[in-house]
Amino acid sequence: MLEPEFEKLYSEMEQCHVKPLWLAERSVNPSQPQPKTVPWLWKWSQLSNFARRAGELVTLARGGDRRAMGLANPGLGGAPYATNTLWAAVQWLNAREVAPAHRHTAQAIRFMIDGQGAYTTVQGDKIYLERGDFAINPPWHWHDHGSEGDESAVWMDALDVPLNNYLDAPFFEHSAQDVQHVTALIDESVLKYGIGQLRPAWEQPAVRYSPLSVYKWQVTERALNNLARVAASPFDDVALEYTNPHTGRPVMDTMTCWIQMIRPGVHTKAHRQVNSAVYHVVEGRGATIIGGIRFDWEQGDIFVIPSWTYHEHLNESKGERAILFSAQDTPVLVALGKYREEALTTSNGFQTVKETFDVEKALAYG
Ligand code: GTQ
Ligand code: FE2
Repeated sequence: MLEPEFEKLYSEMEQCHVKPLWLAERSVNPSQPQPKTVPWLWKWSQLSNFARRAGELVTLARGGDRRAMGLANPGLGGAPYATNTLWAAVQWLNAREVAPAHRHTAQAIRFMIDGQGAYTTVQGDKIYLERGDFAINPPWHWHDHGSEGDESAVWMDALDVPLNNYLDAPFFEHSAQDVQHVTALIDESVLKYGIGQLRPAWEQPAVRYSPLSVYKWQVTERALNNLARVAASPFDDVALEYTNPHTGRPVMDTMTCWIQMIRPGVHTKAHRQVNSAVYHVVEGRGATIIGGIRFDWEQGDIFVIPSWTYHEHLNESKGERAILFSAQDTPVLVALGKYREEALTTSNGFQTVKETFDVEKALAYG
């Protein structure tokens, strides 16, 4: 029982919207991150099924500008966000369909999963996307997508939407023209900047975001194979970060993207970082143990690693490589002086597996 004077003080404070720190200490100053984002995995068998059916049922006019299906992390109270800072979605385009031009201050990346003849035009620069291509869409750049071939197209989007909205910074605009006038040669940025160590001498270096609009799979795969011959990280195996060729830094201010190969037989050690990440399985099968839960994955699956949560990757195959693409919010944490990382030091650096993630069971228990 509180003494009457205390009660009076607290209730007057409450009425005046004043909160004493000593009653809110744990939530104001937690001793370490307490992410609401939970580790989760979405199966490609389900995602691709939804995408195909949405392609049949939902017209782009009815579904809005984009037929993008957001991955809603169950820890985030129904918000359509994959992590606290990242929106991630599977986007589907039917053959000969156009997703009309718009622009927003949210920054976006795309990773092409399947389909031939699809393009995205970013601020007049038209790029055809092939499987494994990684494309960037800097803030406030007009973009429209389309599919010119007889095939549908599907890719993964990641945007900094939750962060942008949290910061009260979102702006969005539709274009009067559905399809932008193309002002550059096809793949012009690849021709100008694609050989990263040489750049047009008379131009100022691009600092805010990469001048390269698309990172082609062929180049990416060659870099992975080359690195695999000489070096690997104990935590991430053969891991490469896509960089802005002018600065060597992440491709955009709020997101960085990685491509990594987990070689056959590799079981990496566990570490954790102050960041959050969305992973997409480009190829192969394997597992990631996240916060003591084993997530088995195969081609197309998408999974999430929350902040400050130990994770380690396994490829138990005898001969097949596994390839993971990821989008991470790390540059935000680094820029603000909040980034930390730590290796697990117990059990030789491996976690104890408490359970295996089973999506049916997880859904049943909510
Ligand atoms: O393709 O322009 O997944 O604006 C979410 C918002 C995709 C896009 C998303 C978008 C887009
Ligand atoms: Fe967009």
